[in-house]
Amino acid sequence: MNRPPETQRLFFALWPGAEIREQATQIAQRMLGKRGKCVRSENLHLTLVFLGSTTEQQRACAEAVADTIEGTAFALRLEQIGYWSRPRVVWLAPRETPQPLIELVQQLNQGLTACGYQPEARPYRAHMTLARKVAGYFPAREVAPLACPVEHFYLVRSVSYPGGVEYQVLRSWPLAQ
Ligand code: 2AM
Repeated sequence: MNRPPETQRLFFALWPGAEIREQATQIAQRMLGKRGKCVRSENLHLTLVFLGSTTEQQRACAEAVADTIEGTAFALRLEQIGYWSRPRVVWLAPRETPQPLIELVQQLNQGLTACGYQPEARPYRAHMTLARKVAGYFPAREVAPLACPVEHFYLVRSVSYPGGVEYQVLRSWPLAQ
């Protein structure tokens, strides 16, 4: 019998530096206390495109797409705290999505259709999930902006364990200055 091809759960993401991630964790812990499950500092990121279950062949295709991206570096001001009640997550996001970020996501989505991925139907909402399983209502608010220079984007693997999830950064691509 043929075994199904091995797959990895992958996504393209922005991965802010350790200092920004640490500050974001402190904001989350201060605001949420025990109301939710705060994402560990080393796991904090902003997803660009979620690929999901990916074969070796699709991964090679996705990397080839990333090789062709002509992106520009930009600065992200993370300052808006919000809550999505259905996934029950609290997130940190820029108030406005910088144009180079919109274009980066568009280029990736467009290129990835050639690898057999369905582009995300919902409009892109840049966000860093700070906490999951947050019960009840959580009012939107602003925090002192975290200024986050973005000079690369990353291909990341998500590995689930009984105790949680680990993200492994597989590759990075620079954005032009
Ligand atoms: P989230 O942080 O908003 O939950 C790894 O799982 C990353 O991919 C997370 O940032 C997660 O977004 C995102 N992700 C997980 N499943 C997804 C899906 N089905 N569609 C879009 N993004 C998803």
